[in-house]
Amino acid sequence: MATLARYTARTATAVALACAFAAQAAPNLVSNGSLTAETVNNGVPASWMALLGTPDVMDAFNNVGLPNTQRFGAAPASASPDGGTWVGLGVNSEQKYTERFGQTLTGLAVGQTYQVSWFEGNFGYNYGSVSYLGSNAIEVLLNGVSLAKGKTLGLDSNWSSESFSFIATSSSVQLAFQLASMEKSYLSIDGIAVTTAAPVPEPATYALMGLGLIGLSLVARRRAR
Ligand SMILES: [Ca+2]
Repeated sequence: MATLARYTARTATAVALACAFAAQAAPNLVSNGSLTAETVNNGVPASWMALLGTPDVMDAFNNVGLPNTQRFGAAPASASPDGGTWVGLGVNSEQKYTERFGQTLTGLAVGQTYQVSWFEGNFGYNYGSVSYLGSNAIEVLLNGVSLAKGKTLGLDSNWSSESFSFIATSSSVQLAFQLASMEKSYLSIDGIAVTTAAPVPEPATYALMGLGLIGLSLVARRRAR
């Protein structure tokens, strides 16, 4: 009996911990949010569409997707925290040219709050007389309507992150990104996620979980006697 009680308590503890972890890892509704692809000038990763202009797939060794080209205005120290490749978006004010890419999300629950987040940086593009070195921000759009604009990033910003929430009004929505202003610039985006706004457990919740675990071990001890 003692062995059985201990085993039961341990199993319950394991289940409680597994549930706690599962609650924190909300699934990402974005397909290929890591923007993984071969580097390419004028192209977007699988699962994504170019909606305006010609976004690029790049990494630290292939700026604007051009092979072995490192024409950064200020080269990033590393890939984004997401790793691997990312997407570059430009704006050319002189040519009234902007770039936008996106994908349609499905399976949203109407009325549910979601969090859209990404990594971003401004490393520019600089080659001879062709330079994209201005400041800009990344703007997120839902069904073509602006939801929010991230921080304005000057050249050599390093990587940072953004997170905004929205409430779903239908089960599908087109998620898209572009630069917020027409200032001539070239910014990077990576690690795009849309998840249910996972409430961060409050101290009281942890306290309750702790009490539960203590209770389980007490039960196990009593049964063991
Ligand atoms: Ca990536």
